[in-house]
Amino acid sequence: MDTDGVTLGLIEIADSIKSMEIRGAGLIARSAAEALRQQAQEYQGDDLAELHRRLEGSRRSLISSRPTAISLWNAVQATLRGSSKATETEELRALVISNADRFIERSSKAVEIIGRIGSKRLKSGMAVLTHCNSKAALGVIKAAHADGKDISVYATESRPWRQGLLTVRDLSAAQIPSTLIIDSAVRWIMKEVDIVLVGADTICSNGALINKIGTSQVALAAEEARVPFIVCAETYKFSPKTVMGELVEIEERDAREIVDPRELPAGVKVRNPVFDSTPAEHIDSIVTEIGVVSPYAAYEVIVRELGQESIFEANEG
Ligand code: RI2
Repeated sequence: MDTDGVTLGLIEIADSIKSMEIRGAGLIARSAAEALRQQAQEYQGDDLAELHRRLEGSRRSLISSRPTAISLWNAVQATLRGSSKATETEELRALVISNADRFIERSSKAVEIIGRIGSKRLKSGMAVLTHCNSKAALGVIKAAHADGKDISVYATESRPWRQGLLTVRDLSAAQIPSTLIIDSAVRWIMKEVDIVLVGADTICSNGALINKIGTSQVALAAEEARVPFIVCAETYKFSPKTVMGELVEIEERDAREIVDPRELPAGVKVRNPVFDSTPAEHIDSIVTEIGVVSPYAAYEVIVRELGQESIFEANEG
């Protein structure tokens, strides 16, 4: 137990999100909701202020574990929504548990619905290119395959974490033919690609997509080759914070993820930004669980699906 009353279990989850043992914008969101749920469930006392203190400590550790994916913030807000009004410990505990359950269920269902909707864009014989490892994008490919469509996939390696290996393993387990390429081969291969499907860490109110580093280069190569560039994203990947003018913080990770410093001459710097921004103008459409939307409808998705209250909360920090 640390000074904020946060349990070891929660610290472990926050650390696993930070170290990327738990990764993928959707999964980190569901894991954060589950961690808060456990925190509420494990507190056996009847001191309301103490449970509030524990939840607030948990909220802060989870939110600070990774800065870029808004899914994490949206999950934490949704799980704790209404908690300040609880007047009894049991009421607070029950509220957090039911909020967490609802978020996790909706989130998993959203990935399934996106698969069904997005698969309509895929026809037999198509070659899809995907970047990194997105459950939402893979869900679309798998749904099309399950419908009997003959789909093949180019998966980028996605340096430095090489999530492309997870993607080809996942596809291979589903018996979907895939080809792994290095990130710099995207423009060369694009002439053989029919459609690009990527996931999202955050979608800004102006429709810009924040996703794995290199996504914007994939989008430019797709645009040049007239290949549709489609984003697969649950509505909790949209950011109420950006409505209030906040810029998305792009996480920069340890340089040692890229290169062993001993291999470098003295004085050479290394930077490791792990996400980038693709402006709305390069995005054809976004497949969400409420349907296919234009990136320019991002503000409306935020207001309709996340609610005006999420925008007020975003203003509070
Ligand atoms: P799903 C990942 O981030 C990738 O950027 C991926 O496109 C995005 O999350 C969405 O993934 P990271 O955790 O939620 O690998 O669609 O840095 O699974």
